[in-house]
Amino acid sequence: MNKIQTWQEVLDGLTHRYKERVPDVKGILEAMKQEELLQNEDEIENDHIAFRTMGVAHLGVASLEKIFLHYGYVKRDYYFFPEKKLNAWWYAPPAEFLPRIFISELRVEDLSDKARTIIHSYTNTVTADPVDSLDLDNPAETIRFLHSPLWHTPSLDDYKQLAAESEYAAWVIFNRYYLNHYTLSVHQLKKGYNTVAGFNDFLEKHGFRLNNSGGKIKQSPDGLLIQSSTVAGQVEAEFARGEKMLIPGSYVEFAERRVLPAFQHLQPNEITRSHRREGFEAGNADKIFESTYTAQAKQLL
Ligand code: OOG
Ligand code: NI
Repeated sequence: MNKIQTWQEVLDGLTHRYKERVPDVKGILEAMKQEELLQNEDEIENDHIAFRTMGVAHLGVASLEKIFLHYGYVKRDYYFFPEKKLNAWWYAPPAEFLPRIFISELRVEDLSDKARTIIHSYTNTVTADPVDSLDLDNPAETIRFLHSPLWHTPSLDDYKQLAAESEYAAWVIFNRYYLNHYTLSVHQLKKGYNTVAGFNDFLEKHGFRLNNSGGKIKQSPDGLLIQSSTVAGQVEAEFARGEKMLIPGSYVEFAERRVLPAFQHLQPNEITRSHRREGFEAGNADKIFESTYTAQAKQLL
């Protein structure tokens, strides 16, 4: 098996678990079939997938990215989110048919003493970079790693205290490396549905709730990258000592990448990924992070 095939197997494993945890995925694909937007799920183009991490010794982006660099991804631009205290980077795939990757990490050292102490009480059990001892050419081992706890199950009290200061911190302490979202490319769908505005109307008509932080449509200043996302559904979380609570899980994102001005003379059938807007946009991302925030989850009630 070559590296791309290995990565495809890992990606299938991630997507499989994600579909189980995020019922909206199946719901959206069903609605798309009903509306004759697709016949087969393989026709979906996955624009990118995203992960979240804790920026602490032996973990964080410096650890997690090793997996994707191994499969041939190339690290690209850096983004900084001062209010949310996050760093992020995106990674370009080794082949056009593969999704980009967006990885963010919490700047744990920027949090209060209290939040830092709680986070370290979990992450301190990790004393070496766990990715270094993985056989990344073994897809089953890699999937198992991404779906296994890195630290002990948090207590509900710690979860709540973290959430009060950083909802991102609370999300990672429970959800770890579960896929945070995958992203449907809408620009290749049929007319009326091939813009985020049109696709949002379709989603709302079918009862899906959209993240409305900063407006339901997130657009880059150049006008060429337009995104929206669902509100993360609630998952039943079992905390230490068997305490249970519904908490935000993962969500689904939608992306429209417009053709760059230099290629606007091309015929639709000539247009490939390289002719469209690349990368991400900090202003869009800042609001998309809130898809897992309780202020958005209130829309689900
Ligand atoms: C990532 C939010 C940002 C994008 O495409 O800009 C993002 C997250 O919620 O972890 O997905
Ligand atoms: Ni995204």
